[in-house]
Amino acid sequence: MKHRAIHRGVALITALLIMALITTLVFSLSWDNSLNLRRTYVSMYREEAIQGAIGAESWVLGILRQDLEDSDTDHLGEIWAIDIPPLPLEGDDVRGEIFGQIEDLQGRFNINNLIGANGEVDEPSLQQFRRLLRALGIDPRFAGIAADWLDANQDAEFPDGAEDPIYTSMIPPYRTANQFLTSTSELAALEGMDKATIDILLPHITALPGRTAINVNTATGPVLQSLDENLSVADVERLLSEREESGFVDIAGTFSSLVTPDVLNQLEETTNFFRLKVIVRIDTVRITYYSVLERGPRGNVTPILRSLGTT
Ligand SMILES: [Ca+2]
Ligand SMILES: [Ca+2]
Repeated sequence: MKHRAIHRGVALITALLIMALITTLVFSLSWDNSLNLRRTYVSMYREEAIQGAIGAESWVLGILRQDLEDSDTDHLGEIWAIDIPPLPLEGDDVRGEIFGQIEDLQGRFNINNLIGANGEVDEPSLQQFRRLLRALGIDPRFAGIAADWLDANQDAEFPDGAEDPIYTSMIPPYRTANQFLTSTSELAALEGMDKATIDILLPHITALPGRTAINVNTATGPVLQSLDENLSVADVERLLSEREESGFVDIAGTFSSLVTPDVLNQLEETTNFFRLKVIVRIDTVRITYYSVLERGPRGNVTPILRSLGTT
C-alpha cells in the first residue's frame, strides 16, 4: 500500500516535469518564431529604407541639374538649400517618413587643400587651417599634425607635427595616411585628438577630391574668419548680414580690402560639391544616408561617395 502510494507520487512528479518541459519547449519555439519574424521585418524595412534614400538621391540630382540651368551663383536662398520636409511613407499597417537636406561642401574648409599636387604641404592652406582652428577655439597645433597625416613624406612639421614614429608607438600602433583623405572622420586618429574636439571641427571641414575653392555665399562663420588673420568676429557678423540669404552682390568688391590677393583668388560664388543627407524611418527602423554629389560644368551630377550612418 505504502509502496503503491510512492509509485503514484513519482508518476505524478514525472508527469508534472514533462508538462513543464513541453511548456518551456512551446514557449521557446514561439519566442524563436516571433524573433525570426522580427528579424525578417527589420532587414526588409532596412532594405526598403535604403531604396527610399536612393530614390530621394535621384530626385535631388534633378534639383541640382535644374539649379545650374536657372542660376549663375549658388547661395543659401536657393531651392536646393531648403530642408526636405518629412514626407510620410505609408504601407498596409506600417508607417514611416523620409526627410533630409542638401549642404554645400564648398562652404567648408577642404582638408585636402593642405597638400599640393606632389604631396607637399601647401603653406597658405596650412596657415588658413590654423586660423580656422583658432576661430573654433581648438588648439592650432592640430593643423601641423593634420598636414603631416596627409603629406607624402615622413618629416614631422616643426614645431607641431606627428609622423609614423609617434603613431607606431601607440597602442594599438598605426601609421599616417600620407595621402588625400576620403573622409574627415579619419582625423579622429590624429595624435591628441578627442571626441569633443572633432565634434566641434567636423561641421566646418570636408574632404573633397583635389583642391577646391571656397564658396563665400555658403561658408560657415568660422570659415569666413579663417580667410585672413585680421578678420574679427564683428567683421564676420557684418559679412554674414551683408550676404543674407541671396549671397554677395560683388565678391571682389567686398573681399579685396579684407583678404590677401592670393586668398581672393581662392574665393568663388559657385559650387561643384554638395552633400545630401537623407533620413528614412520605417516602423522602428531608421537609417541615415549620406551621398557626396559632384556637379560638372554641363550640369551632370554624379554621386561620388555614399555612406550609411546610424544617427
Ligand atoms: Ca545656383
Ligand atoms: Ca606624412
